[in-house]
Amino acid sequence: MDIVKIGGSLLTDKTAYRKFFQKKASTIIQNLIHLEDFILVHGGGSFGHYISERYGLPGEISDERIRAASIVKYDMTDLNQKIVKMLNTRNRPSIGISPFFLHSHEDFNYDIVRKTIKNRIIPVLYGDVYFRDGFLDILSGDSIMVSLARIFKPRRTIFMSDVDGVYDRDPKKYRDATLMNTYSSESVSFGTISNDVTGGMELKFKSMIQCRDMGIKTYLINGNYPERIDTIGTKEFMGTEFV
Ligand code: ATP
Ligand code: IP8
Repeated sequence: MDIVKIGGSLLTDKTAYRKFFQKKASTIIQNLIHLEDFILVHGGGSFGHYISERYGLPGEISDERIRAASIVKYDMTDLNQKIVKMLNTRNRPSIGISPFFLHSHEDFNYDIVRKTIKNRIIPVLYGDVYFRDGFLDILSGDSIMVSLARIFKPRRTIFMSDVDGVYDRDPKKYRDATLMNTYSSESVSFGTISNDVTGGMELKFKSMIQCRDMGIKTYLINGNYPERIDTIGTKEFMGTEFV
C-alpha cells in the first residue's frame, strides 16, 4: 500500500480564495489511479488557508472564529468532494473522511479508514478544522500522513507539492537553490511562510522525516509532473528521496 498526499498548492491557487485547478487536479488523479492500493490525503490550499489566515484560525473559540470555521469546513468538504468525484468517475470508488469527526480525548481515531480499505474503497482524507478543548484547531494533511503511516505501515509515503523536491533553501526565492536528490540530515532553510496556517514546507519536511524514521520509503515529487511517480526507484527519478 502507498499513502499519497497532494499539496494544496497543486489543487488551488493559494493566493486566490477557492480558485480550483480542475485540469491539474484531474491529471494528478489520472496518474494515481493505476496504483493498486492507496490512501489519498490532500491539503487545503486556498479552500483552507485563506479564510483561516484572515480570521485567526487556529485559535481560542470565539464567535468570529466559529463563523470562520464553519466556512472553512464547508470549503474543505467542497474541495474534497471534487477529488472524490474524480476518483469515482474513473471507477476507483472512494469516500471523503474529515478529521473533524475523528477527534476525541486528545487523539484522532482512524478506525473508519481501516474499515474503508477493507471494503475496497479509497479513503480520501484532508486537512481540516476541529474542536480541541476550547480551541478551534487545524490539523494539517501532513500530520495526517504521519499518523496514517504509523498505523498502516505503507510501502511508500509520497508527498506531492509544486516544487521538484527539497532544496537547500526556498527555490522560489533563490534561483541558485540546490535540489537534493536524496535527503538524510543536511541543513535546509525554509524562509517565511505565506498563505499557509499549518507551517508550509517546514511541517511537510518534518513529517517526511518522521515517515522515513518509521522505516517507510518516503519521497517528495513535483505534482505538476505527476508521471514522475512512476520513476520512483529508477535511475530517471526526479524528486527527493528521504534516506
Ligand atoms: P500543503 O497542502 O501542505 O500546504 P503544498 O504543496 O501547498 O502543501 P506548501 O506548503 O505551499 O506546499 O509548500 C511548498 C512551497 O514551499 C514551495 O512552493 C516552495 O516555495 C516552498 N519552500 C520553502 N522552502 C523550501 C525548500 N527548502 N525546499 C523546497 N520548497 C521550499
Ligand atoms: O494544507 C490544512 O491542511 P494542509 C487545511 O495539509 C486547512 O496543511 C483547513 C487550512
